[in-house]
Amino acid sequence: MERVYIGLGSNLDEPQEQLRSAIDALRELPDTSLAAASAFYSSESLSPGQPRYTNAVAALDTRLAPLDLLDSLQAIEAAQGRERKERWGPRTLDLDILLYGDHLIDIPRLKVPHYHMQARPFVLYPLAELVPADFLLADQRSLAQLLADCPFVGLERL
Ligand code: PH2
Ligand code: MG
Ligand code: MG
Repeated sequence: MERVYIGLGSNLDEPQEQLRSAIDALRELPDTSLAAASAFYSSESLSPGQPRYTNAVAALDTRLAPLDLLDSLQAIEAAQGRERKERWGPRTLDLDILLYGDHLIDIPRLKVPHYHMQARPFVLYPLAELVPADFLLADQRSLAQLLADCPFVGLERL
């Protein structure tokens, strides 16, 4: 059983509803239980000219292997109307594996810890709601240090 953290994001078609549906779908995954979900946060898109995002983080306990979990998350994205057109395009639902237990994964389909998470307040602050203050990522970086280096700027806790 592994503790896994999933980043959720949406900036199309009622983002808060998309996140709620996604959390319900995570609850239904096989061999998996939903341990916790953070509050929702609103922020500007990193890509200029797109609608604002709503983001959250969920904690799962799962027996699914990383790529089986990734397949399951992509199936949930597809079921909620995710279209993959341009990279970083607006999306109804984005589900990213942020952390998978203590594993470091670096294969073409999946990089864990999620690349760039250290620069994204809409990932770090909701994650911080779900873990102890002295939490270390699998690569030994401390979440407290990442938070100190990534100010809570432009984030609105909903
Ligand atoms: N995701 C992106 C690009 N830009 N901006 C915000 N605020 N939140 C996101 O989740 C996000 C983004 C691509 O995954
Ligand atoms: Mg993403
Ligand atoms: Mg993604």
